[in-house]
Formats: sequence, C-alpha cells, structure tokens
Amino acid sequence: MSGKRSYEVLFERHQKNPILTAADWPYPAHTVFNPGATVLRDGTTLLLCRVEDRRGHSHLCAVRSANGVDGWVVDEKPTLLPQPESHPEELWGIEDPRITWVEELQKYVVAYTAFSKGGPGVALALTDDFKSFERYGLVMQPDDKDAALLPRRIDGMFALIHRPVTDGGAHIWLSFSPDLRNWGNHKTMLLARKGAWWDANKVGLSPPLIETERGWLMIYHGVRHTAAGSLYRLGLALFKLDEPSVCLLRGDEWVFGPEASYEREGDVGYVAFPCGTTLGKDRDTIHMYYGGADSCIALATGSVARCLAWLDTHGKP
Ligand code: BMA
Repeated sequence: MSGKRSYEVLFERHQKNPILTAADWPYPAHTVFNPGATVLRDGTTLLLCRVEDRRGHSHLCAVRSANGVDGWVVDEKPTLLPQPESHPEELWGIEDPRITWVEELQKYVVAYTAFSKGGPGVALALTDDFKSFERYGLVMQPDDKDAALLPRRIDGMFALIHRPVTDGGAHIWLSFSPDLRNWGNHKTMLLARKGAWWDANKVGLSPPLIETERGWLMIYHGVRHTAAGSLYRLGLALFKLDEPSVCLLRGDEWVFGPEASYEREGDVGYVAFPCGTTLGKDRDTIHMYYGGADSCIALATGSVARCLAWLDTHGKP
C-alpha cells in the first residue's frame, strides 16, 4: 500500500516482467503481446498470445505454464492462423483474443479482431482444447473490436460486449443472441467521456468481465490522444449482475497506465493492454496479463475485493 501522498496501487507489476517476448518463440516472430488468458481444468494457465510477423500480420499462439508466471511452453507452430481463403475478413490477420469458458457449451469462446480491407471486426471461434477451433466467422462488422462474451446467458440470451466506432465516438456496447450467430437488442454499456478526461473519446473492454457478488467487474481501457501519440490506460467499472448494461459504479481516475520501460518503449509506446485475467484459488487474486508497448507480455497482480473497495470510494453511479 502506498503512502497518503501517492495514489493507491491496485495492480502490482511482477518482478519477472516482461514474462514473455518474441525471443521465447520456437519460430520467427516479430512481437508477442495482448494475450487472452484462462485457467484450464488441470490448473494450467493458458495464454493465447497475439504474434505479429514481419509482414505486420498477426496470428494467435497458445502458451502454457503451471504457475502462470514462468516455465511457459509455447506451441511449436501457430495455434490459430488467419484463414482468408474461407474467411476473407481475416485477410490482414487476427488479433487481441478474449477467452470465455461457457459452462453450457462446455467450450471456450474466443472473441478476436479479424482485420481486412473492410476494417477490424469481431469474430468468434469455439474450442475445448486450444488445438482445433470451430469458426463462427464475423459477428460484428467493422469498425468493431475489443469483444468478449459473458460466461452465461442473461434472460435466456448470450451477451457480447464489443466496441463499435461511429461518428458519435468509440463506446462500449452490449448485444444479445440466442445462438451466438444472430445478434440484436444492442445497448450502450459504457460511454467515452469528453474533453481532458483520460478516457475521453475512446474506451474499450480490456479483459472479459469478472463476476463478483456485487456485480460484473470491468477493467476497461481509455485512450488519451496527445500531441506525442496515444496513451492507453485502464479504469474500473461495475455492472448489474442480472442487467449488465446498467453501470453501478465507474471510477473517475485510471488505476493502471504505462510506467515501466517495457510499457513505454516498443513498437507502440505508452500502451498497457490486457486481454485476459485469471483468478487465483482464493477467487480474489487477479492475475492480469497484458501487452507492453505492442511488443511483449507482462503480468500485474491485483485483488477483486480491493478493486471493489476502490470503486466504493472513487466510483460514481
Ligand atoms: C488498439 C488495439 C491494440 C493495440 C493498441 C495500441 O487499437 O487494437 O491491438 O495494442 O491499439 O496499438
């Protein structure tokens, strides 16, 4: 805990950061970043990493570790490659996966950005082993990204969070589907602020929502455009369990931003971009996996209870 003169630290960087770089890859990779994360049934932590090659195109590669910190075993070959022949929306690559285990389907649903001539859109793929995947194709047309599925139905419907961009700004939306293919009943969930705010003009979901007794905890990114470039920082918000479009609390301040050298220096400096968290056995410890400067993978650790307590003192309805 920091002193009274400084801001409270909610997410502690791991001493071994960055925990993964392209140098750990068994095949040529330019950069590795923005991983989705989950804990498999046997307790293994799996990260589905975005790997960029020297064309600038991305694919996804799974890495596994017993403790979620080191000893990573990287798939020998790309785990999920773009398939532009059958899926033209993946022509320029697939990026930024978010993983949700769906009990009802007994499958992981991976929501990722499919990038092509039409722009970035949201695609889904289902798997139970991270070896073979069933593609559902593009479910949200461009310009749309930063998507993740909720782990269970709400009022009988699957619910997908995503971030379409319109002339009215880049806000977080929630959409519903009976079958993961047909989507409707679209609602705004969290709006970007305006002006000088750290989360002005552009916000997006970062990792999938974390279910707590008090509501769905969201870690979202806000983008501040400056003369020197964009600053990607993270904030917290809490949503109603049975009506997740309703925001209960939203913090005014960011809780995590690019400070370490591996977050400030890289292909895209000043970016800390998580796409996945895992919860510890205590169901409180949050392991947040994030991309540093679009170049490496890092880990920071927090606590659900402390995030909720922070929202109580720093959040507003
Ligand atoms: C955003 C995302 C991320 C990336 C970030 C910074 O638009 O799509 O993939 O990490 O930009 O470049």
